Amino acid sequence: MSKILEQVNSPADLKNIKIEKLEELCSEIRALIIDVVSKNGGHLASSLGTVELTVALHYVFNTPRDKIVWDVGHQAYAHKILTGRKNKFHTIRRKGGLSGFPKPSESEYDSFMAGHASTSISAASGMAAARDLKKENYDVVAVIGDGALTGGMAFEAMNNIGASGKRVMVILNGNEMAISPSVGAMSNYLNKIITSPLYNTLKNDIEAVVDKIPTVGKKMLTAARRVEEAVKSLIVPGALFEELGFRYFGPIDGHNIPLLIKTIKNVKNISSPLIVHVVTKKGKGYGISEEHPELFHGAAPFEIETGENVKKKSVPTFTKVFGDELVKLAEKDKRIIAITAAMCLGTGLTGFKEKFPERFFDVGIAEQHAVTFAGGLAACGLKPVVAIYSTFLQRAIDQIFHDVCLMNLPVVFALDRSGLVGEDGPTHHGVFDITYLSMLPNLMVLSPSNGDALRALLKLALDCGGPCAVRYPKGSVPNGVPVMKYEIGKWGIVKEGKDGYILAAGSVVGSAFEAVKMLNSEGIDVGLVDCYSIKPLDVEMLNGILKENKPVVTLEENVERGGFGSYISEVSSSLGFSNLIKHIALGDEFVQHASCAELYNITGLAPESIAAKVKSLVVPH
Ligand SMILES: Cc1ncc(C[n+]2csc(CCOP(=O)(O)OP(=O)(O)O)c2C)c(N)n1
Repeated sequence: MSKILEQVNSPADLKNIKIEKLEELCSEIRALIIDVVSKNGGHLASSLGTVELTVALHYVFNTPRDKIVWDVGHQAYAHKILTGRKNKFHTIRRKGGLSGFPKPSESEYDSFMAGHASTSISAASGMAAARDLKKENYDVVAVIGDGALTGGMAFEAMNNIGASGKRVMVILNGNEMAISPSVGAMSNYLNKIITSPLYNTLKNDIEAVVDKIPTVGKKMLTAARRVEEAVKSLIVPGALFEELGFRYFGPIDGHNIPLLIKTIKNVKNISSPLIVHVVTKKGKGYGISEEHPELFHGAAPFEIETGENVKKKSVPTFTKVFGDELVKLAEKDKRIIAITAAMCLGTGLTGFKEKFPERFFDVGIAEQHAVTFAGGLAACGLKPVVAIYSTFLQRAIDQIFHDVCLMNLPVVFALDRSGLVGEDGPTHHGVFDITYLSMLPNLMVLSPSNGDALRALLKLALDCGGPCAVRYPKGSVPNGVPVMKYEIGKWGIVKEGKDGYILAAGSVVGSAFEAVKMLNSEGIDVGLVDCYSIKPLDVEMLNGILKENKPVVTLEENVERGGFGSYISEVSSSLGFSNLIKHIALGDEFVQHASCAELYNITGLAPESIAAKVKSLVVPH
C-alpha cells in the first residue's frame, strides 16, 4: 500500500497529515481507485474528479458527527477509502463487497443513501432541520454536481432552504459534465461564472475577503460583505444563488487542496445557507478518462494502459438495437421525437442526436419534465419517445398518469435497464416497472425478449395511437431466437407442452427456454410462451392454456407484487379458473449488488432454479 494512505484509517488520521503532504495522498488515492475500477468497473471519472474535494472536506469537518451528503453518490470512492474502507475497497461492486454508492448500513460515515440524482440538498436540509429541532450542533454539507443540479428536486430544496435560512453548506461541483456535457440554462449560467474574464482578474481579491471573514470585527465584516457583494454583482449577473437566499463563494479550483481547506474552514461557520462553487476536471489524473469522461463515467473493466474494455462485446445490446431502430423509424416518420434525461449515450440515442438534432431533446436530469414535455409534444400531434432507464422513470409516475395516460396521449416510453442491472445494485435495478406501469389505465406495456422483438414492438408502440411502454433489459440481445409475428395483445408460443406451461415476460424468456430444455431431457414436457404483451394480455391464449388444467408457472424480472404473475392470477380467477399458478418473481425485499449471473442464482431466475421449481409442480404425462 502507498506510503501516506497507509497511515489513514479514518478521517481523524487524516487530520494528522501536513497540508503539504495531502497532494501526495491524493495521488495515492487516485492510483487505488484506478487500479480497482479497472478490475471491477465503476464510476471512475466522477470519483477521480472529487479526490481533493473529499480530502479537504474530511480534513475540515468532523465526520461522522458532521454529515456529508453525496448527490448520486457515484463520486464517493475517495470518501469510502478515507472512512475506514480502504482495505475493502477492492471488493467494491462485487457480491458481498462494498456498494458503489453511499450506504448507511455499510458505514456510519455514509449519512444518506444515494444512487438517483438531485436528492442531496433536500436530505441535507432535513438533517439541518432535525439538528435545529433537537438543539444539536453539527455541520451538514451537500455535495452536488452541476449535472445533478438540473434536477427539479435540487431547485425545490434550494427554494425551501433559501427562505428558511437554515445553516446548510452546498458544495457545487462544477465540471461542465453530467454524463454527457451538462445542458440547460443553469449550466450556461455556471459556465458564464467560471469563464468570466472579469471574474478571473478579481478572483484573488475575493479570496482575500473570504480569508478575513472569521477574524474581522462586525463592522469590518459588513464592509467586507459590501465589497464582496459589489464585486460579485459585477461578475455574477443576477447573483442567482444570492437572490435565492444563499451566500455564494467561488468558483474556486477544486483540485487546489490548500485553497479548498482555507475556503471551507473560513465560511463554514456562517449561519445561513451557503454555496461553495468548486471547479473540477472530470476524470482528473488519468489522461484517458480526462479525454473521454463520458466513456469513463460508468466504466466496464478496462486495461489501464490503453483504456480498452477488457471484455469487448460482439453481440449488440438491447440499447443499440433500440437506438438504431429508432433512427430507421424516424427516417420514415418526421413526427418521431427522441427525449433523454441526461442519458443520451446510455439510452443509445447518440445516432439519433447526430442524425436529427432538431428532433432530439436532452432535458437534463429531469425525468418528470421529460414526461410532461413529451405529453405536450404528443398533444400537438408529434410522436415522442421518452428513453429513460426503468429505475429513473420511477421519478415520473405522476407525470405518466396525469400528463399522458389521463389524456390517452401517444407517448412511447422506452425503458432501458428493465430488470436486474447487476453491480450498481438496489438503487438501479429496474424491478418495479411492470407494477408501476400496468396499474395505469390506457397504458400498454410491452416486453421484448430479443432484438427482433424489440424492433417490432417499438414500431407497434409508435403506431398504437396511445401511451405505450416498451421495457427491455441491460445487456446483449440473445442469438438464435424463434421468429415470430408480433401484435399488441398477443403472445407467441415458443414450444408446446403436455405437462404444463411457463409464461415468461421479457428478458427471462431465454432462461425459461434453457429450463425447458433441461426438463425435456428429464422427460418432462413443459411448454413455453413468450408473453411479450404484458398489457393487454393475450386473454384468448391464456384461456386456452388454463382450459388444459395443467400447472402454469409465470416468470418475470419484476417484483411479484403487482407484477406479471399476479396479473395472470387475477385474470385467470376472474375468468373462473382455479388452476395451479405459481409465480417466479422477485420477493418483497431489495436485491443487493452482484453480477447479473450471480443475482439470477440468488433470486431464483437462473435456468436451474426455474427448472427445479417447475419440476416440483408438474406431474409428467
Ligand atoms: C434520477 C437520475 N437520473 C439519471 C441518473 C444517471 N446519472 C448518474 S450520474 C449522472 C450525471 C451527474 O452529473 P453531475 O451531478 O454533474 O456529476 P459528475 O458525474 O459530473 O461528477 C446521471 C445522469 C441518476 N443517477 N439519477
